[in-house]
Amino acid sequence: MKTAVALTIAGSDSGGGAGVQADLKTFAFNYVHGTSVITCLTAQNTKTVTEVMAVSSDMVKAQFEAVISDIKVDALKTGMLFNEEIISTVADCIKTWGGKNILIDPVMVSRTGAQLIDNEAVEAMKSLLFPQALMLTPNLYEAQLLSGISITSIDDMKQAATKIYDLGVKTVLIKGGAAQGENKGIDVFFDGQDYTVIQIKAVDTLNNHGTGCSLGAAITAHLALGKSLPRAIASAKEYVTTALEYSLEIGSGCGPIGHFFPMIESQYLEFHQN
Ligand code: PXL
Repeated sequence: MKTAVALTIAGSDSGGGAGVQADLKTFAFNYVHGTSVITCLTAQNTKTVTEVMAVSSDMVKAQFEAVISDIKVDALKTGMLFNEEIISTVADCIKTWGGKNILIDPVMVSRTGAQLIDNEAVEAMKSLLFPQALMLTPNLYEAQLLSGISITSIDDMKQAATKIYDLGVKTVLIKGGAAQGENKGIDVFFDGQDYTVIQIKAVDTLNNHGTGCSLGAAITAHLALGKSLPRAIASAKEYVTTALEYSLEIGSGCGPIGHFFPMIESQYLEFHQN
């Protein structure tokens, strides 16, 4: 039996909700073996990030080469890359991989609106990574930063997607999880020709940490399984929406989504009776 393999190139979240931890859980619960290249460490819980430390670019490269020299990777995604040097290293690595299933999550601005990487790193991402992406998955803040459009409606999301597409990416999925009101949880996909408005339902929970990472990871997993981009997006949106419905009440801040809901009917409930 052939097992599909996905790779995440991203930062560690010690709280286990976002970043590499979210990606690996998402891969596993979408039937794909997960491998990882860790770019930075965050000291983080459900409330706050207290420290961030970059991994050396040599070590980033070494992790990547160890994985791809031995294991056939079917799809990869990038997440938090932290600085210009790591971005440039990752861009070179991806080029040597040569595969097409590349999802770039341009982690630049957090859901709370704080810019996470400096302007040089934003420019490096645009020039070195965007041209290699099969799909770019900005959140609303990142879409605003990249397009220069202030987004308050679905039409604004479409306009922003067009501007981002014009930066030279093959397809764009703007994630609407951070929207308020009736547009909450609506994503817009643009492939250069058609816009697809993707909506299942808005799940009203504070425990949504890692939603964006997990949506991208689930798309990557389904690409690794050989699905087309529209089918991968649909399956991923369904996974993340249900995981939000089963989100976890842990910590005193913003808890993670429930990545393991597929177990909910069986062992999971048995072990979590009270
Ligand atoms: O969702 C963006 C993100 C990516 N990677 C890491 C994170 C976060 C947000 O908290 O912690 C490691």
